[in-house]
Amino acid sequence: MKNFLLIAILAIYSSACLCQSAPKPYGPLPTKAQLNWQETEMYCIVHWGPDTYTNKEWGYGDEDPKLIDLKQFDALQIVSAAKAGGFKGIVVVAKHHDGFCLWPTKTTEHNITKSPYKNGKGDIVREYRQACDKLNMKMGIYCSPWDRNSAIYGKPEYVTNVFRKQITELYTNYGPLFITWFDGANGGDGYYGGAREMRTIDRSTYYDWPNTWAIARKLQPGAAIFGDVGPDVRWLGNEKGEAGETSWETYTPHSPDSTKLPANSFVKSDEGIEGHRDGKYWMPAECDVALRPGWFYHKSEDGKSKSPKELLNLYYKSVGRGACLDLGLSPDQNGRLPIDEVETLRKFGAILRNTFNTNIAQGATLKASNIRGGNAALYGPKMLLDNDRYSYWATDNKVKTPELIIDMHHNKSFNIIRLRENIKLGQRIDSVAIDAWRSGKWKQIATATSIGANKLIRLPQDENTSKVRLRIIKSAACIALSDFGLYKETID
Ligand code: FUL
Repeated sequence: MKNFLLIAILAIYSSACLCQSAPKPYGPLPTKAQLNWQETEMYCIVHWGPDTYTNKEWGYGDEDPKLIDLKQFDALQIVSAAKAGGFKGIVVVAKHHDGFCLWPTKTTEHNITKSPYKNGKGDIVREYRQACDKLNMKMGIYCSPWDRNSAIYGKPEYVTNVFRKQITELYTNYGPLFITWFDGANGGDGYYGGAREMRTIDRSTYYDWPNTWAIARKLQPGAAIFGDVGPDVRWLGNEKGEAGETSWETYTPHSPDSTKLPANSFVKSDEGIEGHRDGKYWMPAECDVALRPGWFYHKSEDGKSKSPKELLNLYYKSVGRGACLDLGLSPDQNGRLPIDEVETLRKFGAILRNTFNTNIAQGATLKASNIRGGNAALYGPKMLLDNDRYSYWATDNKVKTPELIIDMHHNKSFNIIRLRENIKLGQRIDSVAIDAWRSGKWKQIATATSIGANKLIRLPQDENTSKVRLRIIKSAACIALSDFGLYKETID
């Protein structure tokens, strides 16, 4: 009898524990480097080099380093403008397709020491590092695989003796990076040490990506690797800065040889925009877009840069769709950002701060239709309001379509809704609907798909209500929602 009682007590106890244990992760999961990248949300990629002086976007590689006569370069001016815009990092284009290296590399003569800058003692990459450290900004590096200057581009030795040595220098000597950026472009023609000819390569095999990425993994384990198809962050397939309204964090790359790791340059742009539900890899999208029409500065494009409102639209279509926004900045021939662009960034940052500083749902009473194991302290909906991406409201394993009522007690006005999942447990939620309490009835005001790391819903007009209801319409597993926010977009 005694034994029977003991077994019964143990059985009740362990089933309660089971219900209160964390939900099982669903599908592919982000790595630490991917989580850090995701939290960065917005960063700027800075293009400056010989093209800035030749009015080109893709230099041939025959540009004379003497062109670069920088008198007022100030990395702090550029990095602080980005910071004022709310960006959290900078990707330095250390070498573009013209092969000119902005740091004193041992791999080629075609580098900053051959320019008049600081009498041949300059190191632009180091100056960015110092500015980033000073302003507490993250740093990433872009080193173009395509090199239109190198005489041996196209031969295997270029990859082993030049390109890989360059990234080794960059990943060893310039501190911790949050992203290593690999571009997929190859237009064929170039200077190539004077040969001036077409050199096409097989983009999926020439750089031997698994072994090239291994250098980044070893030297910069905290960095997410960006490439056309990852392996950590995927390209969308366009440079407009817009992810799909439905945008999954997971993706299955199309590789010529599906038995191998994802090969670069096999993104299908329409699929890059939306990703794949239940894709094989955790591979969220980066939305890259230039502030000006081109990536490099061209005088003829002065006054044509995007406005704060245009940046805001892009923000909702990138960060608001679970991707990151990578905005191109183009310092001019003095090495400075044009003053009107500094002002644009400041205004954009102010709109974001004013909008997202106050979660209007704070202080509301939250009533969930289900709480995992009934354990409100661990998995209750109050976790949605603590501004922590990884604490979460969870439901019992079988409950995939719960509801939540957010009672604010008084009428409040808002026009943005924010939802986030705890992505450490994967992307679980397919779709949701949101209702507002209007004249004694629930009225649906919004729907959204693919919640993931961040989902911002912009309502067509202000909503004035005291109660909001969130309905999870479809989820692949019990939910692990980390954030619910209501905001009022404030543009002066
Ligand atoms: C592209 C490059 O070809 C552009 O010049 C620019 O660097 C952009 C960020 O990536 O693919």
